[in-house]
Amino acid sequence: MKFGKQPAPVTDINEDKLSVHKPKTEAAGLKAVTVALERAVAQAGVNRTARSLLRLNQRGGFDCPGCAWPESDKKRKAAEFCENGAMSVAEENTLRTVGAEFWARHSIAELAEKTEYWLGNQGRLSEPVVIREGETHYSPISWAGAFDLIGEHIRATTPDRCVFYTSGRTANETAFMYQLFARSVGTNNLPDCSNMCHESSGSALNPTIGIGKGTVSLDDIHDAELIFVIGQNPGTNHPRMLSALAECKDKGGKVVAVNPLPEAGLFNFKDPQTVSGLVGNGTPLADEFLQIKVGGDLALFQALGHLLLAAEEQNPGTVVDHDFINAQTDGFAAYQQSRKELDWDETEKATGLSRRQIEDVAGMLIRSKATIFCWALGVTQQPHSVDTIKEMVNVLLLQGNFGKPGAGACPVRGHSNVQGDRTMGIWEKPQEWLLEALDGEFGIQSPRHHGYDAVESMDAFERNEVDVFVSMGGNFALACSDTEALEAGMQRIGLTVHISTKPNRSHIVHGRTSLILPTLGRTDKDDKHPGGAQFLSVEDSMSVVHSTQGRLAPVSDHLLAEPVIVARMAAAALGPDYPVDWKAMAGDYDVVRDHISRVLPGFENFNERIRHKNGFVLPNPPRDTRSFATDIGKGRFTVSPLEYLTPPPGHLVLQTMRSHDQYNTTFYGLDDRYRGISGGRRVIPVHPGDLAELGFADRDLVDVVSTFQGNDRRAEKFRLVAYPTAKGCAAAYFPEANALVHKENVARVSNTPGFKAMFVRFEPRTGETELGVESASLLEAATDV
Ligand SMILES: Nc1nc2c(c(=O)[nH]1)N[C@H]1C(S)=C(S)[C@@H](COP(=O)(O)OP(=O)(O)OC[C@H]3O[C@@H](n4cnc5c(=O)[nH]c(N)nc54)[C@H](O)[C@@H]3O)O[C@H]1N2
Ligand SMILES: Nc1nc2c(c(=O)[nH]1)N[C@H]1C(S)=C(S)[C@@H](COP(=O)(O)OP(=O)(O)OC[C@H]3O[C@@H](n4cnc5c(=O)[nH]c(N)nc54)[C@H](O)[C@@H]3O)O[C@H]1N2
Ligand SMILES: [Mo]
Repeated sequence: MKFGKQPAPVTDINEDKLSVHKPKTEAAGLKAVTVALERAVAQAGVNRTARSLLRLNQRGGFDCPGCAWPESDKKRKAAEFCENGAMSVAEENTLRTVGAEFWARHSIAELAEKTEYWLGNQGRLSEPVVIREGETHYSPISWAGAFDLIGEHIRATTPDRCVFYTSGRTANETAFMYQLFARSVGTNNLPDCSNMCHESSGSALNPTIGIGKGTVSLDDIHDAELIFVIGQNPGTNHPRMLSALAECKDKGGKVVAVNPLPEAGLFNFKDPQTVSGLVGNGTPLADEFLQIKVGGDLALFQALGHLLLAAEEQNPGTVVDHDFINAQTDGFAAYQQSRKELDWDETEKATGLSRRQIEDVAGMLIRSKATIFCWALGVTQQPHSVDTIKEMVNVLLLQGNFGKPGAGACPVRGHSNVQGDRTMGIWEKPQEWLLEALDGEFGIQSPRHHGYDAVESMDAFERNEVDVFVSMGGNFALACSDTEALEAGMQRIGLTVHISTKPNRSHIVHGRTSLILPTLGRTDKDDKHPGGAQFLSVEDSMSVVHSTQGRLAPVSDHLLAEPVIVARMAAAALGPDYPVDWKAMAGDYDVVRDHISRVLPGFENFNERIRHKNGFVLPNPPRDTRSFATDIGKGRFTVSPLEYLTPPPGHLVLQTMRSHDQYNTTFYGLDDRYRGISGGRRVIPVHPGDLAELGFADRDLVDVVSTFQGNDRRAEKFRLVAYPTAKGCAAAYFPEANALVHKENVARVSNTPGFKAMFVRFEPRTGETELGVESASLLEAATDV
């Protein structure tokens, strides 16, 4: 069944009860705890909630699937979780199930009209189902039947017509087996959510500091004198980070927030795990708020580099760490030369900040002896993202902010094991050493040519060059760009296989034949093995590898663990004579870990070390030894031209973001509490001045048109709301706005979609009655924070 034209019904404006109030200026506190517990109990009941939340992020418990922020290796609080972690666990713990009856009741045509919110709320998938060409409904299939079908389809095509997607919840052992499976089939087509997330960070860090990961530990965050939080909304997306920032502040550290939006979590934090946090005033966080224009960060860090070097020239030996630069880096002279002159008019235009503001922040940098830059998607999803991050590295290198306490680079990852998946070899561009090690360990021949990333996979769907698409978690149809083209492309694929916990849009815009394979989640007990219960491992944002083990009884007896699913797919596709013992790995995860310990550096004695109380930390040359394992053996200064986003007349720059009630493409509710937006998601926050200049009013109902290289994309029915965002910049929620992102709009080098770099205009929807909206005046709020 095909349905191409209409935009994906992510949310329906007719179901909105939108109300908009002033954004909050503090995050967490009592409200967060009560919201979390209420939602958890509603989904899973009191007992299940208590059992799961008490094991969240505890030793011997399970790793929170909410984000990749690390746990403390010292004393853990009784409740080492946040509101959003609890909501994400509650989502998984739900007692509602989606089985044969559900699929018999609802045809694909009917489900295609449902919102994603509705779909995700139906419950946990409870048995494998299939839909074949010409059928209107999914129906049950045995596990054996499902694996036979997968084997047949893979054997019937050529390796590079198969694509193996991974979402970042996948644990290390599963990820290792999965990449081995793809390479055994004969392809490096291993796109992952990282391609859409922090790929720009890896692309900038690998050549400059020799590792595609952050260089700080949690202690460093506590000990820093100055922390920048750039393009990140930790109050919603990494709430436990706020306790770490608060600890840094308590010790006298300072925080600079760089963001077009006045995000609540950046300003004040009430730690819900302390009494004063529940009832007191909380800890003020940001000392400076740079309300930057979307895409203006490259200009900002060029200006900061310029100011640091100018200060050094005035007072030699006080700002720049020459010993470090001489011993450990390359390219300083060229960088210094490039930063000599600065066009302040253009810098102010690019950033929307005043020279004075930038000079003040440069002063803070100059005074700090230990600085950390934390960043997330606000700087990774624009055409010039890789250059922006390289420019941030330049400023860190200048002051020698690597390999000393309280200093370093901290890309704050998203999915709880997205970093670990890459460490395990989920990468479409594997390095030769990895392939050689795999070949040596298993006696196989891995393919050497690189595979498709996420955007290239979409292109291949469109060209009809994909016969099998396997999705290890995730919701690719809604996560990637150009929704309409992507959905049409997915429907051309011969077989789509979705290994999932909950129903989502990707199951509905399925291939000609499609399987949904229900799997265990993080909180579920995984004990149907000859050797009894098994545990898995993950790696957090700070390269700490630790174990995770669910304890709850799964909602259905028909769920298989992810490693078992991978093993059985592989066995079905590759046959009994293939030299990898999949069955041994699926039966005992220690076997997988033994293989990993021989293939991946840093995992020596994996099985022993993973059983240590706090797991273990992977080697990190900049952090451990102040050295850089780049091709030249040194840290690298780089020179990038100035670049920022200049929309055509009548257009604004649109960024997409997550709401407070959302985990990527799944929604817990329709509110965005900290931003003061509730009851609806089809909104476009716009600066009041821009609204006036464009001739619109608060609450106008519009269609949004985004333009890229002469081509337009349209998404219907959004409401404009006056909001204190940076001038010239608007925002919309992911994934409602993904239909607006042209797939050609990508970051150079990393090929990450330009999710925060669209040029949009608004077209009034005439002749429609206004929907009921309640809105407090936000005009004064723009200067209120
Ligand atoms: N509760 C919850 N937690 C999550 C997730 C979730 O959906 N829900 N998702 C997880 C995942 S996969 C990820 S990757 C992370 C994402 O974590 P974030 O990166 O915090 O996620 P976004 O919502 O995309 O927020 C981007 C922030 O960047 C700002 N921004 C936008 N453009 C610019 C710019 O040009 N410059 C600057 N300086 N700032 C800009 C936005 O205003 C916003 O505050 O969160 C993870 N944690
Ligand atoms: N416009 C816009 N688009 C974006 C972004 C943005 O900022 N703006 N951010 C991008 C980013 S950072 C990311 S990471 C991607 C996210 O892209 P994905 O990772 O593909 O999407 P998710 O919404 O996290 O996936 C949700 C689905 O995962 C399945 N799932 C949940 N838990 C498990 C599990 O334990 N095992 C298995 N097998 N399945 C599970 C459920 O079925 C659920 O429906 O989206 C990207 N897309
Ligand atoms: Mo992400």
